Amino acid sequence: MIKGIYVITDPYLASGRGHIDITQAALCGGAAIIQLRDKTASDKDLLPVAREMQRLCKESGALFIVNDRVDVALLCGAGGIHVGQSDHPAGELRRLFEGKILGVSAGTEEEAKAAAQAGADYIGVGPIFATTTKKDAGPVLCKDEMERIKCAAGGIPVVAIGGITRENLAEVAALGVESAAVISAVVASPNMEEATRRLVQIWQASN
Ligand code: 3NM
Repeated sequence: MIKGIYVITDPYLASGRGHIDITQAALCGGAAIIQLRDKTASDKDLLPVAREMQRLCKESGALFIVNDRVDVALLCGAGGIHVGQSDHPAGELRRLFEGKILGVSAGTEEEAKAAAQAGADYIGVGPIFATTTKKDAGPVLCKDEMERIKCAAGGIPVVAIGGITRENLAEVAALGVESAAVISAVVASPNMEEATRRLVQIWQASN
């Protein structure tokens, strides 16, 4: 279920295009997973958007994940939730999201091990390349660190994130991760559908 190109809809870099525009384009381009990420919208504004994103993903057979906003994820019937290290503990969310996908960001071996033990379905690991999209993303992980974090996760799928572009995507695939997550490579592109399609083609050719 966690496999392929994972597009995160952060409207900040999208030149006025919204979550739904990004979702439609990414799904048409072949994205396997879509994540709603919005740090500023009100719950009231976000819920109808999340419901529509869930509907579009279901129609396309893609997985829909909500970042951070537990209430929105539950109310829209999302396929899962993704949380960071300062959000609600993974163990608590595991019970709340029984039967759904739980993703946890992990930047160290300890975090990866803890996420796996708490029952996470995948870990998000990054940044694997330099990124300006997330200001507090931390230092770029070297290949060895990535490998150690992957081992610590004990076999649960790994989603690589941070600075992934069509130029370095084959390198990401060579790390043996299950999925590659992108924001700017799709959202900052004038043609988001074509940008996604190119990533999907490269990913398929490299796996
Ligand atoms: N998390 P882009 S890096 C949301 O390292 C996020 O955990 C990261 O955006 C992490 O594809 C990141 O534009 C931003 O680099 C990814």
